[in-house]
Amino acid sequence: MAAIEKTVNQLGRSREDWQELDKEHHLHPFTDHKDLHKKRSRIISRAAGNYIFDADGNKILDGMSGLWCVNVGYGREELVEAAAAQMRELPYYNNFFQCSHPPAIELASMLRDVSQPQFNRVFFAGSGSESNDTIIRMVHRYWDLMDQPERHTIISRKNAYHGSTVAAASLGGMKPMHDQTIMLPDIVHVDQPYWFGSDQSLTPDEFGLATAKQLEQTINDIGADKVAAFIGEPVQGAGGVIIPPATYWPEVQKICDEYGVLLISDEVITGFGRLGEWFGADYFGTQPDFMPFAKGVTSGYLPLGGVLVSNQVATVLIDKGGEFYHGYTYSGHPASCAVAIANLTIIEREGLVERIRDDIGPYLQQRWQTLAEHPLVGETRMVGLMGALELVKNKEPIERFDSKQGVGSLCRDRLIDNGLVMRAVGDSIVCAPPFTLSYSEADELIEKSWKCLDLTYKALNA
Ligand code: PXG
Repeated sequence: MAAIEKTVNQLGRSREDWQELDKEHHLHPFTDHKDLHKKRSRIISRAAGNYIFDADGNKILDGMSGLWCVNVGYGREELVEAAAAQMRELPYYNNFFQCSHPPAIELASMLRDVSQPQFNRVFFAGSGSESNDTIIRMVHRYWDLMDQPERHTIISRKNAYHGSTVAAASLGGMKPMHDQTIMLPDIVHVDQPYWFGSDQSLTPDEFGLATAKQLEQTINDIGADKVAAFIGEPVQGAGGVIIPPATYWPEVQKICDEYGVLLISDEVITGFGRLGEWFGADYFGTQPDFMPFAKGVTSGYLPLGGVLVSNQVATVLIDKGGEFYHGYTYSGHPASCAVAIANLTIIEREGLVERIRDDIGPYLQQRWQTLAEHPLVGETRMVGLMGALELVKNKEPIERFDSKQGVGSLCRDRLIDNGLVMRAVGDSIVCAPPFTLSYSEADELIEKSWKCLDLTYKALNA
């Protein structure tokens, strides 16, 4: 019994014990284990506010909100209480077989309140990947019910990330993932709106338009009567915080409208305020038919995903569809839903979306821009609280490093050793701090970034 009252931290193991057990028994996500076992894993044992602490007691500013999810910061008693209270009352029940429960119902109606008017209904899942699997099922079902069963092709983008199940990995545009799985048929990938990664012969606006036009070309190549949907992250996250030029999304929306192609805005990272609007679709002015979400809906305190489904689609599924043979044991898990309700309540009460739009967002963006003066930085970009630095060998003309040098990882390792965690995506460094980041923490983030850019620069020129 004693052990049950303690957290695992209090079981008396040393950091080395954890590392050894981890090495022997734990297979990690997206990890080269041979490489990891040479170094051992960093054990993160607790967190508070906007900081995480490792097992040696090092305090590290969390510039990634965990994995793009701990948006309201750590140590929120309200979220802990919401989960505990719900677990005491009803720890689990399903939403199958004509049952429902208050947390799922309340959350569904709250999501309706914060999303665009075409959304009235939500289907719950356990993660972002599951949410995207659900969308593929719904898209196919919708077009079948519309008597257009030929419309099964979904257009996505290269370097997109939509999750890691077979379906979600196929939907995403990550070549190394494709090479390790079987691919779902009828998914086509077009270019991403990555201006910095282009030859830069067009202005960003021209480039945004040209990239969007590729969607139209692809629809015409496949035949519009075969194209079911287009999916995109408003800002690509895992792909390296690719912020599209302002011309891109309006053109995509126009094309989808013109060809009757459903629009899926993957809001797993951008949902619930990250860009200073409730959803990325609001920021870019699109009106999607589906919005998958996860991560920030609970600030990562418990797993939860879901799909907001437009009236146009939901009406067909409901009126014509009969039973839809799809669902998960944890669709609308009561404790996760209770945490989501408490989390959205915090976001609203503390005005965190507006804070990103009007206050800490503009402040961090302006400070982030100053990093462009560093000799290693070829571009800085940030929208809301989601940004990237492009590390380059030469600034004018732009010359990239050989990817084998692993410059992004070199910099990332220095950052974490100096008390700041950000993510390396190739040679870019990306950040997505909690919405509660203070001004002094923003300053700390910039100062540590500058220092570690210097350390990386010195290491490369040693
Ligand atoms: N869509 C988007 C846009 C995502 O960013 C998923 C779907 C899948 O969600 P789940 O809950 O199934 O993981 C994601 C997840 C990274 C990283 O390294 C990013 C994600 C997941 C893991 C790692 O940046 N995003």
